[in-house]
Amino acid sequence: MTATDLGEARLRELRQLAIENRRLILRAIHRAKAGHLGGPLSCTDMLIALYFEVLRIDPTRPRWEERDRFVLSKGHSSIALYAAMALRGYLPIDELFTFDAIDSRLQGHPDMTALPGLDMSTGSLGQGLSPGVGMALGARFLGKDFRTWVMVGDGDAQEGQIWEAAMVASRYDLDNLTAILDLNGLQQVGWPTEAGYTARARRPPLDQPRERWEAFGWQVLECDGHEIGAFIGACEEARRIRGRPGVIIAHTVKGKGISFMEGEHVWHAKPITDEELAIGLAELDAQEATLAEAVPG
Ligand SMILES: Cc1ncc(C[n+]2csc(CCOP(=O)(O)OP(=O)(O)O)c2C)c(N)n1
Repeated sequence: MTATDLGEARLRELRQLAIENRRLILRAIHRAKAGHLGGPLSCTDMLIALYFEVLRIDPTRPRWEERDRFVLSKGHSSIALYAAMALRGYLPIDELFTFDAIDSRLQGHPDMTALPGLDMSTGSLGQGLSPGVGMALGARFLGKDFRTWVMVGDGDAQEGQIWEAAMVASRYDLDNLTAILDLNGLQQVGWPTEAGYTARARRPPLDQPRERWEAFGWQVLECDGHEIGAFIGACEEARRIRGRPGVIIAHTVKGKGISFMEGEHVWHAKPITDEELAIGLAELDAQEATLAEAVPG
C-alpha cells in the first residue's frame, strides 16, 4: 500500500518535517524538565502525514466547520501534536517552549479550550474514540462530508470505553470515522516476568488487534506507522471504505528515531538531560544528512 500522487520530493519533505518534529519534541521536553517522549516519538511520522497531507484543514481557520476533525486519544503524546501543529502554522514554533508551564496554552494534555485547532481535550486514556463517534454522527446528521480521525494508543485501547465506542461506531455504520492504532507494543511500564520487569518478555495485552477490531465490525488496514508513504496510502484507502468504520493498525516503535529510547519503556515519560539532548539532536542531524544524500536536490 503506497500513497498515490505523492512524489519522492514531497515524501522527502515530509520525512524532513518528521525529523524537525522530533527535534522540537526533544527540545521542548528538555526545556520543561518533564513530559512524555516515547509515545510522541512513536506517532510523529503519522502526525506529520496527517497535518501536511491527509487532513482537510486550514490553519488560518481552526474553527472552519467543514474541517476534518482529529482527536488524539493518547493525549499524553500532546507535544508531538503541538509540534506538528506549530510546523503547520497553527501556533508559533517558539510557543512550544512554554510546554507544561502554568498559563501555557500547551498543557501536558491537550486542552481544546486553550488552543484553537484542538478538536478535543484528552489525556484520561480510553476517552478519545467516544467523542470521535459523536463528531462522525454529527457530520451525518448535519449532512457534512468532513471525516473524523482518532489516534488511539495500544495502552489507551485497553480501556473498556474504546470498545464501547467501537461497538456504537459499527452499529451506526460510521464510514466517515477512521481510527488509527499506534501499535508500539509498550505502555507506561514493561511486562512483569519472573525475571522482573522487561520490555517485551510477555505477550502484550492487546494481542491479535486485527481480530479484535474485526470482531467489533470494523474494516482493518495495516501499515508501518513510520513509512509516511505507506501510512498516507492507508489513509487514502480508509477514505474509500463504505458502510462501516475503518481502523488503520500502524506498527510503530516507541521512542522511534532516538536510538537509546527505541523500544525502552523507561523513556515513556522522563526528563532529558543536557547530554542526552545533545546525543539525540546529533542523531537527528545524522538522519537529516542521510536523507539529503538519499535523494539529491
Ligand atoms: C485512565 C488513565 N490511566 C492511566 C493514565 C496514565 N498513563 C498515561 S500514558 C499511559 C500508557 C499509555 O500507553 P499507550 O496508549 O500505549 O501510549 P504510548 O505507548 O503510545 O505512549 C498511562 C498508563 C492515564 N493517562 N489515564
